[in-house]
Amino acid sequence: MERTLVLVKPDAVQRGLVGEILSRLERTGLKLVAMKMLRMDRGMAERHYAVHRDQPFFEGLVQFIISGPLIAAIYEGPNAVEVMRSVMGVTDPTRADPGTIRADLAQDTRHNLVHGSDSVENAEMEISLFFNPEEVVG
Ligand code: IDP
Ligand code: MG
Repeated sequence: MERTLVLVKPDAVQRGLVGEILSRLERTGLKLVAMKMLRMDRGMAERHYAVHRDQPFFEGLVQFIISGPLIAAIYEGPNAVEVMRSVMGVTDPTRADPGTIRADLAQDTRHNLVHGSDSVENAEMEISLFFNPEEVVG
């Protein structure tokens, strides 16, 4: 069964949008199998976003993702990776389809409220960064 890692980012926590976003994620029908609240440190952020380390937005992204607590969760089900990314919308909220989380609620490309793994392989790596196997309870 396919699994994906979701982050409800610090902007969502600060803006009081956690419930609204989790409600939308739940409506996908995917099964919630793990969840925690934490504040990422720089090392963890640099590992999670390692693929972007040469991008001009990398330092700003790291600063943002460590700026406050976030929610990490694992959802499971058919096409979990694609299903979650489709309800989130594309990275830039001005380009995201209406009805997606980012189009409806996000402020800008950096402060875009949510993260969803972009492949099954990356999902497995990201899940192992955030969760021990015994924390997956679904
Ligand atoms: P994704 O979250 O839609 O998969 P990625 O390209 O993987 O988007 O980028 C990771 C995160 O980095 C984005 O969600 C966003 O917070 C931030 N980001 C991406 N591109 C830019 C940019 O051009 N300016 C500022 N932040 C960006
Ligand atoms: Mg990505």
